[in-house]
Amino acid sequence: MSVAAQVVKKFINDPETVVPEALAGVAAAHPGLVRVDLEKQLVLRADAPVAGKVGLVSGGQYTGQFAVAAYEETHDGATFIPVEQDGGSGTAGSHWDEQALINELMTGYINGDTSTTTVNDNYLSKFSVMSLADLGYKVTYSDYAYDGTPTIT
Ligand SMILES: [Ca+2]
Ligand SMILES: [Ca+2]
Repeated sequence: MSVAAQVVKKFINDPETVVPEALAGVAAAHPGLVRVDLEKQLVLRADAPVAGKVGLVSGGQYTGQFAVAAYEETHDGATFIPVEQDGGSGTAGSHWDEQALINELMTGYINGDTSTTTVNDNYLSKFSVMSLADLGYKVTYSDYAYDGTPTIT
């Protein structure tokens, strides 16, 4: 059995403009639903901001209001949380950016040697917890530290 050569047809725009063109296409296709910020490469609800609703993730920026407010506490002036753009489909666009947030638990990769210790340097941040509020969950958050010595009272 022979395998015929596959002819792959592609239409590729200029790499420098393909993302803005794609975003403009989304805006043109759904003008009543979304609007596009081409400079920041964001697609937003047409009626945004809506209190308690998630900001869309696009171009590597998470803009949910509760998580961003928590993130800003430790990252002065931040208006978004960087989202991973590297890795496979389960990582890119789904996790916080590894290069920016390294040991935060919701980055795409666990850091360090976790085989010999019960506590490692990875941590769950307040902004990850508060991202649940962006999704509409009730969140009660208070600062709590665990140093590897559980105390049960
Ligand atoms: Ca990255
Ligand atoms: Ca990590």
